[in-house]
Amino acid sequence: MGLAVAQMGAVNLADSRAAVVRRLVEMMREAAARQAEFVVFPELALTTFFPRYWMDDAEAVERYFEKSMPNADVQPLFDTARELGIGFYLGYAELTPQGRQFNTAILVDRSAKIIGKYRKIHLPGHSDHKPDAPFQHLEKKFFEVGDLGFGVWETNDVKIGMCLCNDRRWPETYRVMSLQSAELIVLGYNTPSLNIHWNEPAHLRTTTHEIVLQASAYQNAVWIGAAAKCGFEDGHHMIGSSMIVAPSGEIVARASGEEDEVITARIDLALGQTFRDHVFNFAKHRSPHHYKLIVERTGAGDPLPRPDAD
Ligand code: CDT
Repeated sequence: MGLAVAQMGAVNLADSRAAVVRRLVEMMREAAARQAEFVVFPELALTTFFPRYWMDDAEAVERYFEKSMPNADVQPLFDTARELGIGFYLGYAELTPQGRQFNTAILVDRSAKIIGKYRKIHLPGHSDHKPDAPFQHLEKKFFEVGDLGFGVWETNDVKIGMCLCNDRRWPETYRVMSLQSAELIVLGYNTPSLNIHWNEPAHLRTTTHEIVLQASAYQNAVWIGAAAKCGFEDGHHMIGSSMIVAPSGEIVARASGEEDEVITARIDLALGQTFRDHVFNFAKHRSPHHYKLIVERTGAGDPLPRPDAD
């Protein structure tokens, strides 16, 4: 399969949706010209990473949320996908008809039909105003925890799962999808270079990003395509390092800068099957009865009583 990851440089407050969609269309055309059949775009790809700004929900909804998908601004992306016969993943802020707010990603097939939806489950940050912080991370204010679980959809003979940004740091994310036979997991991210919660050395932001993608691809025998929105958005820097990772844990393509950039790879789905047949043959080697705490506990608690050994 030809896979493309379309990294985006900054989307500033002054940038219109139409201008952003023109950038996405241009990258989709480049991906198709490079024989990609599917392209991964970032989280909240249509706007700046607005959870960094304190505002009330009404203002956020008015400025940053999509009330329908596709809508007139985004329609050119769907039209181009249909014209080129290319599928895509796109992250955006979703306002439902009932007025609920989610950080959402959609899976669109080669005929430009939305076949899957994911609503972000691991929401980082806070919901209160932190006036002393250099910026906010208000995902817990602007979004509800996703209510759709981690799904896997088959399109063009490939089983694809979706998640968003902070989800990539949690092993449960991948396992739930690999247990549904996902072959490829796609995700978009906006990762600020500064962590407002603790004094994290800047280089760790990229190091931990690489670690989780490489380990998770290997442990779950999946390909991963991860697309950043990065660079300086109105002075706020976010990491790049968009990448495609193989089930071997190897990075096979990586963005080199912090601008709009398309990376591509021909991904061999049989490679994932090789790992699933041997070291990660789940049916043969897993012992779910020993993993019960994973679904019984949210936070860490006391050690369990130990069974007696013979
Ligand atoms: N967008 C997103 O989920 N970003 C987080 C930043 C966490 S720091 C509050 C991430 O995991 O990259």
